[in-house]
Amino acid sequence: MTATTDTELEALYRDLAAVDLRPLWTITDRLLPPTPQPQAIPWLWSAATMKPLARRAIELVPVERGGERRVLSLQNPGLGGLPYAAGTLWGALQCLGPREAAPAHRHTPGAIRFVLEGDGVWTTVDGDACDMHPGDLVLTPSWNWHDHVNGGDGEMYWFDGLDLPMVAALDAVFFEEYPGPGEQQPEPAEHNRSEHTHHDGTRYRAGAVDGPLDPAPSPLLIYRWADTDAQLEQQAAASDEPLLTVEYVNPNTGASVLPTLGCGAHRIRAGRRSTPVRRVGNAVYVAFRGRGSTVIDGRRFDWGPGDMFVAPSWSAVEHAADEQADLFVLTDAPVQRALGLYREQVLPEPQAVTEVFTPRELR
Ligand code: GTQ
Ligand code: FE2
Repeated sequence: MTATTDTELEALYRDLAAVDLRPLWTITDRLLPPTPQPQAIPWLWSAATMKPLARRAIELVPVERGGERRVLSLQNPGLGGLPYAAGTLWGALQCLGPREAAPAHRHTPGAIRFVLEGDGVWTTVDGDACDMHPGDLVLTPSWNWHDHVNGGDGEMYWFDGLDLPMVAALDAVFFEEYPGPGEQQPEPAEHNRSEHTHHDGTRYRAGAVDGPLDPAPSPLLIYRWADTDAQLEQQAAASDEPLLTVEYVNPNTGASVLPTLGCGAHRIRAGRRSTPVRRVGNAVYVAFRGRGSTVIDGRRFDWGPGDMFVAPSWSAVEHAADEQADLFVLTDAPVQRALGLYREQVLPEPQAVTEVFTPRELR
């Protein structure tokens, strides 16, 4: 080492780069940080900003083959232009105008839909037409054919969550257009078949991130808001916690709805605030009912119906509500758990709020 000069060292780095080698000792801090350092940042998209833009898209952009879907993806500003809500999760607002239909296709990334507003749309999932109403959760598991049909005269809006960034990172994305005849799957005589077949079995689990793991998706493709609401009510009756949590589960196994995606619903009691927790894995939240705020790493995000926000992996998250409020939440927890990577840390003290987030808006 004593004989080394700066010039020799520079030459070494130059020569390494010239033959596609990289010295770990110059990048180790970045590659192996003590705790997760997600590129995605905590962020919020307000319904007040998104909805008029979705309306303009309904006016200007037809839904047809090629484009396939009228979807506005949540593009996290920390991800350098990638159209993802967080490193592992796709989140988006999808809309259909009156009598419109989005063509059938299938892909290896799995998806979930959480309905925000409107009525009259059904998503046909491998031949099963699933009627969608506000607050309902609809699954389109990996490689299942799916199209969306608006049989009604109003606009319809829903949240899309996909595991696309994970499947892309695994270099496992396949996509296929439905071969027809017709752009949509034939409409079956009976809608909501999975719901009629799987009326038994528990469709929700209370609280903790600790269910069984299963590589198969749930055979139940639709979870009704009335049932979710009843589960939250039942929990509220049994506990006086500020935050009530249910996970939507496979009624046969109790596992997450998709092998890659976990879905949950929170009810926050009026005037209460939850204990701050850090969790491994990203989370996208969709505010459904009521108003409240979430503090993420010291920044306060105020939200109301239709707003969507992201808490990246290992950020400190605590929720509060002015009036009773319900949040839908999408996570990659099943993957973290299946790979033995999941952990969480409850923080002893409420976070100090150092900043209040101002959502982007058009002027
Ligand atoms: O509805 O099939 O947000 O294929 C992204 C990709 C929705 C869909 C998205 C999709 C869909
Ligand atoms: Fe799709």
